[in-house]
Amino acid sequence: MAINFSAAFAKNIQAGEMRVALRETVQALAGACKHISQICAHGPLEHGLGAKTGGANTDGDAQKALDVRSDEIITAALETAPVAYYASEEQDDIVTLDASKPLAVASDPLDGSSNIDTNVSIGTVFSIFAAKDDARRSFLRRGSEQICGGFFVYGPQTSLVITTGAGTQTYVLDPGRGVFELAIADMKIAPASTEYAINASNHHHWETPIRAFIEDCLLGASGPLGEKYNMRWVGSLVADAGRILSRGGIFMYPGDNRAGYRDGRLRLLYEAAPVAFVVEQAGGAATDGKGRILDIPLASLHQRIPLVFGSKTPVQMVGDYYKKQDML
Ligand code: FDP
Repeated sequence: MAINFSAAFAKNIQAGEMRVALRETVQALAGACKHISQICAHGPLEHGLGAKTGGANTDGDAQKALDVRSDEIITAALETAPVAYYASEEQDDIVTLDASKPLAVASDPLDGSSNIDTNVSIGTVFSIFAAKDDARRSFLRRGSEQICGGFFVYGPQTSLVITTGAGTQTYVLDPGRGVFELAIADMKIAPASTEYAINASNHHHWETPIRAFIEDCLLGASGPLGEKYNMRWVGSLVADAGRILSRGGIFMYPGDNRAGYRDGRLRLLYEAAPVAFVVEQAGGAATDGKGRILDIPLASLHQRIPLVFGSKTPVQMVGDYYKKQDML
């Protein structure tokens, strides 16, 4: 057993084959991610975790050794679970494991690859759907159809933030026993916050509404927002999401005018959608600036999407900047 489920886990999913399959699959993912966290904990003693393999993922990002190893560990774990299809950031196409099984899993096996060598939190993001009779149709759908989503963080603690659509829970790995135990039964994001997360080095490339919002934040108490704003940017989506879930804030990775960044950097299926699911279930909001992330139908497997999520009030404020621009 890799995770000691709370009695409430997946209670919103009708008892039967689907609930059993989901629990088995999350157990398999927890086992795999415990293994990945052990590798991360060795850091440079493992030799070359952050070394480029010479390959690139579907998006052209250079693959690191730990990206590939994490993908292999997760694939092997899912082979033992009731999973029909696996879609990974590290693989061009969907992997069919056993088409007769009931679930489809999407994952970014190692999120925050550029932080691998820096002893900064990184993680694994995942999304689970009921499989359809066709591999592509199992994933080309709205995030609102997820039956489970979440992410593991490999940091000072190894944690799992997860939802099945009935609130968001956090589990923390007890390293002595090697078991994830429930730490927070019902996470809630502060509704308002004056802390933002964005890669500010892209300022001159951003869409106008995001630039206007950040410029107003920088004006602080004497500007139109009337408050001093603080900034935090880890540069690993999972770590920034974990902080925002804990103490509020807003994360933005907007579209920008660099080549290939029209829709931002993050992928809808295995980054934005599962993060949006846990954030909404914790009382926050997640949009592409204009509409709800979970309502956006996936058009292609590795599709990118601008991502704005966190405390409800600042996410709505950013939405208002987009509306203002549309009225010009
Ligand atoms: P990384 O490339 O290091 O894997 O999705 C990938 C991601 O990191 C996110 O974890 C992170 O939020 C973002 O990209 C960082 O992008 P920038 O390097 O442009 O800041």
